[in-house]
Amino acid sequence: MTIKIYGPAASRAARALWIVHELDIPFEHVAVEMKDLKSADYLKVNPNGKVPALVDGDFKLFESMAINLYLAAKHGKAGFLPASLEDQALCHQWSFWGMTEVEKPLLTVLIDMFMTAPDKRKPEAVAEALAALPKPFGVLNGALQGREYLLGSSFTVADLNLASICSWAKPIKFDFAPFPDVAAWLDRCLARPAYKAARSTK
Ligand SMILES: N[C@@H](CCC(=O)N[C@@H](CS)C(=O)NCC(=O)O)C(=O)O
Repeated sequence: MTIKIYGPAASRAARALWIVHELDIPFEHVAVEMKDLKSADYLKVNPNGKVPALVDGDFKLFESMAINLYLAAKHGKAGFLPASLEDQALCHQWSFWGMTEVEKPLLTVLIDMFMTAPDKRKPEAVAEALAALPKPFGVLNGALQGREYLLGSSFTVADLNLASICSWAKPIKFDFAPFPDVAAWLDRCLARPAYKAARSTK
């Protein structure tokens, strides 16, 4: 049965859309609108009333990183979810780290810049978020030194998950000058045809 990915491409569903393109998995995209996320029908899919959500036969899953790690384990070609327990743990590490250390400050700036009326903007919150980012990007820059991707020379689910979060640095024009290895890695990841295909989805 074809898997279903719920959520518009201009949401965290973009992450799930990227991975299904990357892995060439047949899928149905249900671009449920944000205004319908609390409908009784959608709450049966994801009781949180949020996107993305995945339905794979009788199996339902929410949380973007969990969805992607599941799809990588189920459909990933050799190495995309690496074989060793340690390398798999690193994929979890970078996925959780992206969500806990990077996502919130980037989203704070993104929402303020593009989704908030000028009179409702909060420059102090934006300044605080921008001040929080150099620490994790410094860590990431160190981890990427001398390597093309997070785990070495191959693109893995760790790169896809973390780059999908870091992609929000692009519209806000975050200054990566102090973090050249992050800048090069992010450009490398976002140049992938599967990312571009996901972005051209509605
Ligand atoms: N941690 C969740 C966050 C999901 C989330 O907040 N998604 C947003 C769209 S990007 C949403 O559905 N917002 C609707 C709402 O909060 O009511 C994940 O990564 O899947």
